[in-house]
Amino acid sequence: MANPLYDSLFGRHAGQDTPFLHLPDGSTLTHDQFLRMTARYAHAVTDLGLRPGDRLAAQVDKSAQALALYAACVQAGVVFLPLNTGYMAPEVTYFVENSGARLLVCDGSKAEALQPLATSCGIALRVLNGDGTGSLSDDAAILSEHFDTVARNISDLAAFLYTSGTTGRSKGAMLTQDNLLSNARMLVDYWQFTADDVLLHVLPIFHTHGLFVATNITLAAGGAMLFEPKFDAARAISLLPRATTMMGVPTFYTRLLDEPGFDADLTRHMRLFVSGSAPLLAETHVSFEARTGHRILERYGMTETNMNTSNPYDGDRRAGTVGFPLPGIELKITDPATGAELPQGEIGQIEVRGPNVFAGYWQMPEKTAEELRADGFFITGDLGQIDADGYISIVGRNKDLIISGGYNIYPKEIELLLDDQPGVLESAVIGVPHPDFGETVVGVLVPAQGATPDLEAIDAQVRQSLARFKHPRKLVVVGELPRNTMGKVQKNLLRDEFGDLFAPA
Ligand code: MLC
Ligand code: AMP
Repeated sequence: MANPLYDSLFGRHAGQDTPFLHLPDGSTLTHDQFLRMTARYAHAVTDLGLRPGDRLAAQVDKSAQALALYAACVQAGVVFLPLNTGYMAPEVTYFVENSGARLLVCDGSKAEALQPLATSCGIALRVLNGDGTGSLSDDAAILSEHFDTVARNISDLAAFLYTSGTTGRSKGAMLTQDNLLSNARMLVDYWQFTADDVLLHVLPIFHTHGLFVATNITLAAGGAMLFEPKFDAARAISLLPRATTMMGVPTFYTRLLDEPGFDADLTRHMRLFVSGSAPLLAETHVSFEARTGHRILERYGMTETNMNTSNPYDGDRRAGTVGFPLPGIELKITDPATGAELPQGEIGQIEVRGPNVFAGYWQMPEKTAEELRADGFFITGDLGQIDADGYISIVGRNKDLIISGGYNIYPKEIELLLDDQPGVLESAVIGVPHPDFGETVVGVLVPAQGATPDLEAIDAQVRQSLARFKHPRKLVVVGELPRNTMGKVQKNLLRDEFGDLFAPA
């Protein structure tokens, strides 16, 4: 029985004692050992009653076991729903309820806070800690290391990734086996990955970049990963001599450049550095080349589409551009008002079509229809331009979005919370330049008549409700928000006013 995603990424490595995961404690898991671990978790998950198509929500720290849980879901036909470890209980509640997840797996430190949610949803909660221990691992430990892979079609769902929306409500992007597999296979060729590659994996595994781009490509190529819990510049430098490739968000590269020990000698043997998830400043690209002799390969992707464009592997990698549409993927620049394709060179919204484009938003047909055209083109919300040589540049966003250190933050969600605070009449949340995170969050508050908002109390409330990465790093109070004649808040004026709050001294 076939399960294309499992067979192509995982199952084909059965019996292979080649290295797959080099772990922080110095141990190595081979591909075969990883598959045996996967089978145990697949039994554990199905013993808990999950059936093909059911969702499993996992808010767990990065570990070999966490990755095996993803593989186990693929093997059992269960839809994997990974969650940012920074989310607070109210945020997790939304994802679990909205997705109708049948099982919630979390870190031990969160179990007490999340048990009421599991109870109210009538679902099981199991623990998986960052060191691989926990009740789910206890369940798995006594189960067979052989699991009969569940048959799936290439069009069946493999994962849900939630992406926030301009209305403040997150949407579950439904990704099929084909979305993930077609992109991984194509990128193996495009970026010339082989079984000899060792990827320095320092990204989180709850997003497209770390879970699908980095991991699926390595699996499809049969290579290995130095699998670290998180990015730490000094640790990355100590591991680089063992790696051939690295993928990261721009913050990784600016932090590496801040390290005096990061130089051409250290990176001479490296084959490829890839950047994405947020704009890489041309200045970082240039400094990186000056320091190391490597030209970072910048690519452009999204949760809903996996990877859309890439600079060439062989050929000119141009700073400030995201390269060309990837093989099999169509891209056009359209007029946001009419949807008509614009002549080459003009700025418009980026639309993409191909096997990478998701199947829609879970139980939100109206949102799906707004962004995914009937002809298969997905409206990304990014604004771009194609130059005479065909290189694409992202010049802005047609959506109110802040990207901080590679994490997306939708202002609306924070504004809704700020508007509810005592003494606040209304608010606007903006992104301003930040030397480390690229952009960071500033909350602009208008007091209710005669009131003086208590900024500390507001900050405390924000801390209870939202993941740390979404917190405004500064709250400022203004008399009124600038509005255009239509009454729309002119955030560009606020960005002009507060844009240098985090400028280096
Ligand atoms: C952590 N913090 C952040 C943050 N990450 N705040 C804002 N933005 C972020 N990205 C918080 C911490 O909790 C901490 O809170 C404080 O900020 C400073 O912490 P730090 O030690 O500097 O952060 P660190 O743990 O080192 O994390 C920074 C980071 C991490 C850049 C290494 O954010 C990261 O790994 N980002 C990668 C995101 C990613 O994978 N994106 C891909 C999305 S997929 P306190 O309380 O101590 O102040 C996608 C599609 C595509 O977009 O195209 O790929
Ligand atoms: P996400 O929804 O987390 O998948 O983030 C996708 C968004 O990240 C895209 O719509 C872009 O706005 C942004 N993005 C991804 N890669 C790049 C890049 N190389 N340059 C600029 N923006 C990027």
